[in-house]
Amino acid sequence: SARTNYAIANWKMNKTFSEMAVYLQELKSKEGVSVVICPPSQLLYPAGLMAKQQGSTVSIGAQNVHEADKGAYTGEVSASMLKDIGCAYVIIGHSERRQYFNENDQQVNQKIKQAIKEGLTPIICIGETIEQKNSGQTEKVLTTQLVGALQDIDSDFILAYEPVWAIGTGESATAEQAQSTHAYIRKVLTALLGGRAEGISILYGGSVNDKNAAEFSQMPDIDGVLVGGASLNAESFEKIIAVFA
Ligand code: G2H
Repeated sequence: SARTNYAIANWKMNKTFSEMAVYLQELKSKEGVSVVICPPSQLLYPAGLMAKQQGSTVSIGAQNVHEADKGAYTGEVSASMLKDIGCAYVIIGHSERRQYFNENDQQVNQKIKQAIKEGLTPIICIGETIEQKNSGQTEKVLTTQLVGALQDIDSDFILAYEPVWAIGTGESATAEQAQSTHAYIRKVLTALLGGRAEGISILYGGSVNDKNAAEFSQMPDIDGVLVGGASLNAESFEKIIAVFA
């Protein structure tokens, strides 16, 4: 498709400074696919610096952001701070944030607005749980999450569909399952945004690895992947990148 393909690494709460440095040395970027590394926050600045020094085209993204401009929010990091140290992207509304930190759709919407205001591209995550899937609520849940997240948003963003039951479980959705859900998501996006929906990259996430990535890449509505576990190893992530190039 004419849409940009992305391979995005979500390291979650993993890697030290020296592990990051070795990884970036090993990882080669590729033409035709936008590669984003999302390390834990203490590595955002050095990772960006090193990537730049190596002449790499890899971009850096944060895993979370606070919705306020600045102030008395102990432990939090603002969008302008992320922008200031060279971040270009930020993951918002990951299911682990929703689950362990009680983030709701309204907060996700505020974080998206804040990111856009400061010039960061949000990577918005949505997805249903196994209970919701088994009770036939997948479409309803995704629609609610999309409508909530995209309230008054008219700038570009990246969307990631991550079925919660496929995250870190080793049990990914099949490429066909993911494609049909992505097509549904694009239908909702079209209802919300009109023709602009055609240009929005929708990524699949949930137990993607260097073996199953190729199947996802064949699908017309899958414009890349958001990878957790398999992105921690430079060699496997490089294989995944190559698939989307
Ligand atoms: C889903 C994904 C990355 P994993 O959370 O966002 O993680 O690939 O380990 O399932």
